[in-house]
Amino acid sequence: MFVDHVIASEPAGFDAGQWWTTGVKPILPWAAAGQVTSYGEDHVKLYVHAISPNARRARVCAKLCHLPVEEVVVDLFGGEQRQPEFLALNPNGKVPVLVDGDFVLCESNAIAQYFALKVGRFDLCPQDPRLRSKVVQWQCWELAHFSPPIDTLISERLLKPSRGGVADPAVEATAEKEFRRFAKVLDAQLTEKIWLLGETLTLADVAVAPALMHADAARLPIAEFPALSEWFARFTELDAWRETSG
Ligand SMILES: N[C@@H](CCC(=O)N[C@@H](CS)C(=O)NCC(=O)O)C(=O)O
Repeated sequence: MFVDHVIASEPAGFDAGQWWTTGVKPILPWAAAGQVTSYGEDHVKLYVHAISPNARRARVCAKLCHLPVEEVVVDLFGGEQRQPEFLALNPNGKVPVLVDGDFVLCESNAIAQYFALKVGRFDLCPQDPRLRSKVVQWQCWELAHFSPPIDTLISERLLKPSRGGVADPAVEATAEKEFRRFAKVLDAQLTEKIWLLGETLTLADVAVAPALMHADAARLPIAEFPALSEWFARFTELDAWRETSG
């Protein structure tokens, strides 16, 4: 158990009663998580790749939660994600994957939520039903609307050329149109807001911002959206973002 490796017990001001009234009990209070001194034998492993925006989402969240996660790099270009050992963890053959003891989890937004709940970061993952549902709304929005055109542009403009191919202008045009459609929605939501849901950084921001990780290289037209651009710049100033840049 992680908690075996914690020096301090509960952080000052930690309200144990809150866990039970809401039915959510953090396994490791987050203020104590930063004081974990060693991984222990059953430490959390996160299977990642440096260029993956989805892996970055999980990595950023681990940092925000001060969880000492061991990152295991999966050689996506060498096809390691299609090897039986990896498929046994995630039959989809994709990173990120989390392994915490006998608990295995894929899907970056689910992993981010697990980290936040594990350490009791209820600011990131609110307990209030309306706020929590808004977080989930943006997580779904990222998966359904925002990331697909971005992934297409990354594929056309970065991955294809890296393999000696050439981007298809028609595919690029369709993806850019779709990107602008949803970037407009995001921009409107962020007008006069610091974070997606207001004053507090939440998993809604953690869901959406990492999708823009390759904005410059993939020439995503984010400059056309001022509130979006400012918010993304703010997100990239977070220590958790900087510390996961490589
Ligand atoms: N919805 C998944 C997407 C995961 C995903 O697409 N991962 C990509 C890297 S960004 C991957 O592992 N691709 C390898 C492959 O498809 O072979 C998540 O959020 O975790």
